Amino acid sequence: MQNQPFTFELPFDSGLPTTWDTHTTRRLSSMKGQYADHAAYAALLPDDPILYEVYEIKRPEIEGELLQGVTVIHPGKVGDEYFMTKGHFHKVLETGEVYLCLRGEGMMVLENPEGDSSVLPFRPGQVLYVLPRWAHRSVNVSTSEDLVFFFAYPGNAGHDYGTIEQQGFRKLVVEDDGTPQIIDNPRWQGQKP
Ligand code: M6P
Ligand code: ZN
Repeated sequence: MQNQPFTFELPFDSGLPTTWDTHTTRRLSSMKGQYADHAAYAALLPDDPILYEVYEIKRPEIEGELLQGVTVIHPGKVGDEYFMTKGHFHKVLETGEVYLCLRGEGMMVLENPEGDSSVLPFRPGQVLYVLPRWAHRSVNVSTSEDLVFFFAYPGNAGHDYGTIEQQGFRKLVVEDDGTPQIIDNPRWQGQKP
């Protein structure tokens, strides 16, 4: 781990950092129950494709530090729903996060425990600010290109995956006639505030 201020490159052509400390791959099997079309999920499971990869710079997970890295979501669909991240609240709910889209075409699905939800388009050159209290999931709405973005969030934030695993997001992004559409999640299992 660096103990001096440092730089690293994010070349705009690839979007991939030139250095990183950890590389995590997430496969379809880690998304059980998240895709609305359970039959399509089951049909793809034997191949267990990699949905996305996260490259991170290691820093202490403490207040004052920032954790940063790049996520690459590959193109693909499960039924009508695009490849997407698991999504999470932060364990420290009052934590924001900044994203910068580098390549591709995406959408960010957001919601807070108060019942507000938002779905924002996410294009190269756009910065997206996730407010404290808002769960977030990134969706690659291209079926041919990777979605690549940089992120940074406070070191002590942590991830709460359990809430989303159990209740899902209120909104889904699905392909309809070749274009992304936002629909209500018929299986959303949260409690209305
Ligand atoms: C973003 C950041 C990371 C996160 C990654 C994958 O790049 O929010 O902290 O790990 O997306 O998303 P998830 O953790 O929900 O699988
Ligand atoms: Zn986050």
